[in-house]
Amino acid sequence: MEVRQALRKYFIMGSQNCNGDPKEILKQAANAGITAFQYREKGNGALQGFQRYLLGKQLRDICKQYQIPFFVNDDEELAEILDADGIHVGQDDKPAAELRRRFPNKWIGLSISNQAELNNSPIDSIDYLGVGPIFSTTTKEDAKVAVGTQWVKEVKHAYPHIPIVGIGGISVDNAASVMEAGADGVSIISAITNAKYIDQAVSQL
Ligand code: TZP
Ligand code: MG
Repeated sequence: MEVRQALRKYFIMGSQNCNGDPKEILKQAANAGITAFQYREKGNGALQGFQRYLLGKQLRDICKQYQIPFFVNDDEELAEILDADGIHVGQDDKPAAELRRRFPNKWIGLSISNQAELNNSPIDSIDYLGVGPIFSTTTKEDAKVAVGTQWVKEVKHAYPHIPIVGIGGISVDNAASVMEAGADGVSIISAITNAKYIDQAVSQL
């Protein structure tokens, strides 16, 4: 699979985002057609240690069963033990060029929120850019200021060949505007984890 295809409906979550069982939520989303999943066990109430690993392994197994690419947020050791297809990092994490040396065969995603970050990004070492927050979000406690779909256009213009996924405040109602701005896909936490009917939310996306 090409990374661009994987980005199309990219579901992200950890146990801290779920009211019910994360495994059931992932299964429902997988059944409904998500194209990638990122295990992001982070923030208030996130699991640690063995529990963190165990849930990751269970979610990884579900992704295998549904043939959905599995990404791990930040955690290199976890990405390695879980044999993740990819790893996603932010600006404050391990530099992408170093990650590339450690993981020559994994997809590497990097978050960028503004022009300075874009200018300083090792574009040659990564497979896709996570661009946002596009809209305001309460899911990430330390989210940067919302940048709007214009930011997607600017990144696309600067790097037409690099796959882009939008993130932050994306919902059934505004996802199309992110795609129209030039994104290859949308990444979503709460519009799926908080949906009354996950299957409907995923198919409407
Ligand atoms: N990075 C930028 S915004 C965000 C992350 C992880 C949270 C996205 O969550 P939601 O619920 O889809 O707005
Ligand atoms: Mg990070």
